[in-house]
Amino acid sequence: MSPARAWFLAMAIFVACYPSLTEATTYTVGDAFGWAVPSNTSYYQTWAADKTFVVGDVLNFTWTGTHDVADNISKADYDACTKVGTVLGSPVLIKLETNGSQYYICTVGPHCSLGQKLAITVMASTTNSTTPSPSAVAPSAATSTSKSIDLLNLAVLLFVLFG
Ligand SMILES: *[C@@H]1O[C@H](CO)[C@@H](O)[C@H](O)[C@H]1NC(C)=O
Ligand SMILES: *[C@@H]1O[C@H](CO)[C@@H](O)[C@H](O)[C@H]1NC(C)=O
Ligand SMILES: *[C@@H]1O[C@H](CO)[C@@H](O)[C@H](O)[C@H]1NC(C)=O
Ligand SMILES: *[C@@H]1O[C@H](CO)[C@@H](O)[C@H](O)[C@H]1NC(C)=O
Ligand SMILES: *[C@@H]1O[C@H](CO)[C@@H](O)[C@H](O)[C@H]1NC(C)=O
Ligand SMILES: [Cu+2]
Repeated sequence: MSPARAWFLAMAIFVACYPSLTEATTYTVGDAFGWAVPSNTSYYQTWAADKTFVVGDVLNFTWTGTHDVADNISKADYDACTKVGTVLGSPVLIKLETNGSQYYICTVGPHCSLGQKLAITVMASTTNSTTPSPSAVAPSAATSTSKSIDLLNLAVLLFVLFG
């Protein structure tokens, strides 16, 4: 394979893979533990600490038993566990629409003060490609459809290069 062909192949693979880098992620809050009263008050901050939330991602709050999720609360109400906000019942899928800080608490009994509370920072975007591509222009529009189109492009490129 010539260096030029190798370069084109590398670019084709990058373009084909690009949408998967920008696809929205759905996070199940607490993973297998779910949304419940945790063993310590930093449980959900520990859960969130290694994750980067981006506009378009979805939080999946799922639980059994008696809990809820209050959305759209302030940091002050999060800190004080004030029972305000829009209270939602399970299962709750919250799409992160705006960047900045978001706070969620359970308003049942003393659950919030026992640690059933989550604070996250939502980033505007993690990717900022210098390569013009449809998914770079509209990252939130990256869907399985555009991915199939890119895979089709890759197939065509491979055919042109090696066919
Ligand atoms: C809280 O619990 C989680 C999960 O068991 C653990 O990873 C974390 O270290 C705990 N934090 C503290 C401060 O005990
Ligand atoms: C939300 O999480 C629950 C528990 O893991 C899972 O059963 C459910 O399919 C998830 N829903 C979505 C839309 O991801
Ligand atoms: C939270 O606030 C945003 C912006 O005002 C709004 O679009 C969204 O519907 C609210 N969510 C709930 C659950 O009320
Ligand atoms: C949201 O993102 C925009 C554009 O990157 C930035 O100007 C703004 O300061 C951010 N807002 C917050 C609350 O982080
Ligand atoms: C993305 O790249 C453009 C062009 O280089 C730049 O103007 C813009 O500030 C960048 N945005 C972010 C969020 O880094
Ligand atoms: Cu609760």
